[in-house]
Amino acid sequence: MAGEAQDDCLFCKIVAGQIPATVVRETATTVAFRDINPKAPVHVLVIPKAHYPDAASLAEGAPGLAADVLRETRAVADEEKLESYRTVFNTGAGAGQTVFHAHAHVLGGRGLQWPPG
Ligand code: DGP
Repeated sequence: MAGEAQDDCLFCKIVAGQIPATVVRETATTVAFRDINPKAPVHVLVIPKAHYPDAASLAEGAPGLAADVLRETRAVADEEKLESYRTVFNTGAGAGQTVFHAHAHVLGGRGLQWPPG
């Protein structure tokens, strides 16, 4: 069922505390933790605790939760004292999505080029 934890999902395991992560913020509905392979001095992932495979299915199935995730990207940027930052949702393997549990990347702490590669 939409939103239910998946046994084979890495980020569901982080939510459940079965895999360690450096958590920087947690709310009733979201967790934010440092990316294991950072692409910028600040690289934090914000995820909904509930399982949705990507940002589009999250927005469709649980729009309030999608808003929670977006609100948390701002909270992370504030805590990390980022004046400028980039929020990225990779959707689909061709766009670089490797973990199929919706997540926002929050990247900052250096100049960021546009367009991204
Ligand atoms: P994406 O490529 O958009 O699906 O982003 C997935 C990100 O997840 C990628 O930047 C690396 C990160 N990642 C993968 N495995 C782990 C893990 O076990 N712990 C943490 N903290 N991050 C992970």
